[in-house]
Amino acid sequence: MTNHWVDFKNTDVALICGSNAAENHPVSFSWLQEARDNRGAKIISVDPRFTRTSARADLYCPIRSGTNLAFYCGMINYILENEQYHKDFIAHYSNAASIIKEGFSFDPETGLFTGYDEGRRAYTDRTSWDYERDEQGNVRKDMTLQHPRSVFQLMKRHYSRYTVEAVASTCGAPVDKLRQVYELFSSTGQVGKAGSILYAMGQTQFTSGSQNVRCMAIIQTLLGNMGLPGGGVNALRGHSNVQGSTDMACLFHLLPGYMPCPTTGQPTLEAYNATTPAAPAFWSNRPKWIASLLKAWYGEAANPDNDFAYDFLPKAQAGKNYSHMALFENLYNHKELEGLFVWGQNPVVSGPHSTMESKAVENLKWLVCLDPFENETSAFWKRPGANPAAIDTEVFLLPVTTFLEKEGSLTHSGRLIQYRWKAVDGPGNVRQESFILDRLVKRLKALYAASDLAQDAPIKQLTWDYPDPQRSQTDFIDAVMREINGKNLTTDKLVPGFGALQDDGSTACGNWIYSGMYTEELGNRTQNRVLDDPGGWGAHPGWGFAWPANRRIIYNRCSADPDGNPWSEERRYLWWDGAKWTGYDVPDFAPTMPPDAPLGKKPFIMLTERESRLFAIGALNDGPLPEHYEPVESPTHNVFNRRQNNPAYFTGTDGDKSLGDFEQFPLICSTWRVCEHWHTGALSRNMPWLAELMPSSFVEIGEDLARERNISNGEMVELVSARGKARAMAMVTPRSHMFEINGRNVHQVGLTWHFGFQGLVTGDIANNLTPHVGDANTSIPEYKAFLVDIRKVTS
Ligand SMILES: Nc1nc2c(c(=O)[nH]1)N[C@H]1C(S)=C(S)[C@@H](COP(=O)(O)OP(=O)(O)OC[C@H]3O[C@@H](n4cnc5c(=O)[nH]c(N)nc54)[C@H](O)[C@@H]3O)O[C@H]1N2
Ligand SMILES: Nc1nc2c(c(=O)[nH]1)N[C@H]1C(S)=C(S)[C@@H](COP(=O)(O)OP(=O)(O)OC[C@H]3O[C@@H](n4cnc5c(=O)[nH]c(N)nc54)[C@H](O)[C@@H]3O)O[C@H]1N2
Ligand SMILES: [Mo]
Repeated sequence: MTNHWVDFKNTDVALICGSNAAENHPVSFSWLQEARDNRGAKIISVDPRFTRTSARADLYCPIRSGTNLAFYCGMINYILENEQYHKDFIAHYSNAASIIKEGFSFDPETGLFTGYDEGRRAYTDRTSWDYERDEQGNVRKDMTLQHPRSVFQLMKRHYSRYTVEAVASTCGAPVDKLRQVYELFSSTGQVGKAGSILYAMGQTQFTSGSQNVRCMAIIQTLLGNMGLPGGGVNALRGHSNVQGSTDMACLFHLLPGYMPCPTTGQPTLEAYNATTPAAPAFWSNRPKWIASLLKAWYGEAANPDNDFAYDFLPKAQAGKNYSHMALFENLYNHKELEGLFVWGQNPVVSGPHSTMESKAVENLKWLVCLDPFENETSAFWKRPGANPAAIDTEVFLLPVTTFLEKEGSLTHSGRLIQYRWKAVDGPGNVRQESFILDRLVKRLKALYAASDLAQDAPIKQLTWDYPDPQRSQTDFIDAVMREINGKNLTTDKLVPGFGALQDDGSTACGNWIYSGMYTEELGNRTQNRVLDDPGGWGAHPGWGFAWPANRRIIYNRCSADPDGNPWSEERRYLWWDGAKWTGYDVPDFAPTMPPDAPLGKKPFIMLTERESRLFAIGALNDGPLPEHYEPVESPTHNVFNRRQNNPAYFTGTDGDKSLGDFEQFPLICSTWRVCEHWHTGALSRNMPWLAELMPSSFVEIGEDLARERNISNGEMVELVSARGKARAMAMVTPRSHMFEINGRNVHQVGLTWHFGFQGLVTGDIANNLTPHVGDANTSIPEYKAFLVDIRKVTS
């Protein structure tokens, strides 16, 4: 989130697109209700079906699954055509005025931007996706926004194809509803108004998921909704600590604090540091953060003479994908992995194309699962249809405590880390994970202690000097948190923040973005529970710690005009008082940097141009401007350009690529959650009262389809895709729609994916149906839009 949960109370219009927030993030709704009660805020729900969120919205617009891109491109066009954008905001704070190189183009005939290599299915030459520069290297700009190659004019041309009528036809949305949504949300482009976008998996789980997110950033920039209370692009993140886990690099391509993983093309620290973004991007400090991280991990063994033991870090092969799907495809076909630790996950139910992924698990020699329950993954060998006698995998299940039975921290979507204390002890001999981890590392170190091999040095040299978690979990966690905050190795004192980190080995820091959460002066700030709220915007600076630097709304410089005055008195948040930035939040840059300093009008501090990128130079795999492509399995042709699917979507490596077509599988299908269950159901289908509340998997089907196929409410049906089958109970409901798409009527169905064969209540795995394809940039699977057929179950 650029903003935070409490901030929803400050919004005038909330666009909830691709999220069923009322059901899956109920806390958001308590703040939205406040916005409604106190300022007459309006809530919009855009969702293929009428959800509990839609029921609480002022305006609901249905769109077919997989068409967010068309929907958003249409909104961009609407804002530009009807001049709803905040002109001063975009001229100063975005790259709207920048001129793009002469060679750049987009061709609707091919659906491609310049630089695409069809053979490699990739944009191999992105040199034209860049700014035109003068002799001194400065970006050429036209502050009147009139230059035909300015980003602004390029966008006007690019999006002119996305008329409300054309978008409605592709999305299957009623034209009048769609126009009302565009009109209402773009009304927040007015000075003094703010609109917030809330999104979750109905936005990301697509082959073009990243471009959906780009669209939101573009729209919020155009409307001047960034950096101020009640605005922003707000990802409602999933698990209670999913923000924390990505911050700490539970992702295959990152190190802690969003530093990239080194690749084989960067054999030395110098080569790695050569990829650092140029000043004045704040990222230009990265060499300090990586040196401090290596010092935290390898201590005395990391010093300037040996590149701070950079050799110890594993190097990813450039161009190789290490994501979830690639890992399972490798296991399925090549069996390169001998063993696997599955630590708090249930991939047999949650992974796409479950039939293939569970088969892949059979190829392991050993599998260690750390989990409070025996879920479908540790029990994969007794899944329906498997022959346990033919499976050689040795499974170890280590029972561990749940979140209530241990101490530590959680970081929620608002980047806010809060300490939490243990509520109760776990049952019997169940272990704390810190204990298991500690003993595992110590055993490994003992095993390798006598080795002189270079490849074993990272294990031998890893610093592991924490207090024994068996004796005191509190002390163990305290030491870890201090390490994450970072310290000055010369004075042995905690650093006050990331500004103190150095690249010469004099500081150590486990994660630069969290630096400042635990300081000599202020103690462990994650434990703070001060309720004060200066300004009344809900920032509560004394409650926990929000990274970075306890900033509650990022890019908050944008809440003031270029001269440093609030854009409006109604939304006075941060301003220049003549001597310093003052207000209710921690400013994005030095508090004494005046607005007329060279960078004083540049809020987007992480980027070299320090401007919001309406046009994304270089970075994304599938183009610098969002463009609509159909999901990989789609009921229609792409009417906006001649390219049917995202030109760089992740096809997988070499697993089962079965895909179905519309002739054989004439229904659109999506998967979603219900309030009563939690994901794969390990945590909820083992709870008697939750199991009783929602005892069976169900598929929502519209009344027309039910009539056509003679299906009655409550009867068992079977869904079939090109990958597999899943049975579920039919729920015949007007919530599920038929869509008129480019002149043809198509039904959409959708089912819950919380069921499996373990637990108190069981059911078929929905992911038997989903395809093994993913987003062009993140490889997230396309869980939310694929094709199926439905059958009555006769036996
Ligand atoms: N009770 C409960 N709460 C949860 C969870 C849980 O399992 N149970 N899981 C947590 C986790 S990890 C996550 S990630 C979040 C997920 O939170 P959400 O993303 O809200 O969850 P979903 O129900 O998967 O999907 C949301 C909505 O996306 C819609 N949708 C499908 N396709 C499209 C599309 O193309 N466009 C649009 N605009 N909408 C579409 C679906 O109809 C659905 O209503 O929830 C978290 N909260
Ligand atoms: N079709 C479809 N598939 C999806 C999605 C979808 O929308 N549609 N959504 C995707 C999303 S957003 C997500 S986040 C994933 C979720 O997928 P998973 O993370 O695989 O699902 P969970 O059920 O949360 O599994 C977590 C496991 O951790 C265990 N556990 C709980 N607490 C602890 C603990 O403290 N320690 C340890 N070690 N274990 C613990 C639980 O018992 C459970 O077995 O699913 C993805 N899969
Ligand atoms: Mo999630």
